[in-house]
Amino acid sequence: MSNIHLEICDSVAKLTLDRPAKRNALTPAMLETLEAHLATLESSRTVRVVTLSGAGDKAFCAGADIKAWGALDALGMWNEWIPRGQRVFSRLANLRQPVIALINGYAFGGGLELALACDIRIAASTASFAMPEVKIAAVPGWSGTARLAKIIGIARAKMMILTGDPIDVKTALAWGLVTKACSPDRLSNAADELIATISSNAPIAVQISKQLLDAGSAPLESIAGALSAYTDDGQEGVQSFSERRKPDYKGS
Ligand code: COO
Repeated sequence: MSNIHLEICDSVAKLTLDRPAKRNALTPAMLETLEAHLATLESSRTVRVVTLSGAGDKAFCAGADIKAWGALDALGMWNEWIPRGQRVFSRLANLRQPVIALINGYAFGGGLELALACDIRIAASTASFAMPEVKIAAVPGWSGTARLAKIIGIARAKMMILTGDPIDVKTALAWGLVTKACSPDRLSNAADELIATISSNAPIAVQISKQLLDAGSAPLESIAGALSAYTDDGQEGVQSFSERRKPDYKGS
């Protein structure tokens, strides 16, 4: 397995990009490892929250490994490298469980696209965000154009992508690209409270709500409401409310 680690402790799974000497830039082997970890998480009925971090104190992820894709011919880019990243990032975005990106530094190019495939982004004050592909005569390729525009708006996305210039955490917060910022030494604690809160909620209801939000389709809410109410947790939720006690959700 390459430089991406998965640790599962109780209901929390931690994914770590571990190639700090190369600013956690993503190689083909790392994409394969990430996809294998996602398959593990897709089949888990106990994991309730996933976090994604970058090792080291400089970068979350500096994007696709330029030397790796620079060695490919046009067809290799077109039918292997780009579709592989899109497929893996889509599996990440479609995980049932909420994914929290902990951004400790550079989130550039495919690294920002990776963070955009997560549900919630928390950043250290030292983090910066860019889509610098045009500076090396490349273009974003791992669904960042759509996801970035959806999150910060088309005009801001165009400014970021057409200039390739970075934005700081203050701007990222103002634009809704990140939901929380903190000092670098507080980054993992900043997520702890969020992780604890989401983990204590009914996991099926949380996961269905994520799917409803991503589908953006109100008609699905009735089906989702029925499914959620039909679960043991659904009964427990109502029961605990009427008995004025803390619910004990089992994820069933
Ligand atoms: C990066 C950076 C601005 C970080 O700058 P630093 O000054 O902190 O670090 P260095 O530039 O010295 O890079 C350290 C190290 O990582 C160096 O390797 P060595 O020379 O062997 O020591 C860099 O070559 C390597 N590195 C950094 N980023 C990459 C990388 N190797 C391969 N690939 C990448 N991405 O320096 C910087 O600007 N990186 C490029 C950011 C970028 O353009 N990303 C978009 C790539 S295209 C893409 O993502 C497409 C997806 C579909 C972050």
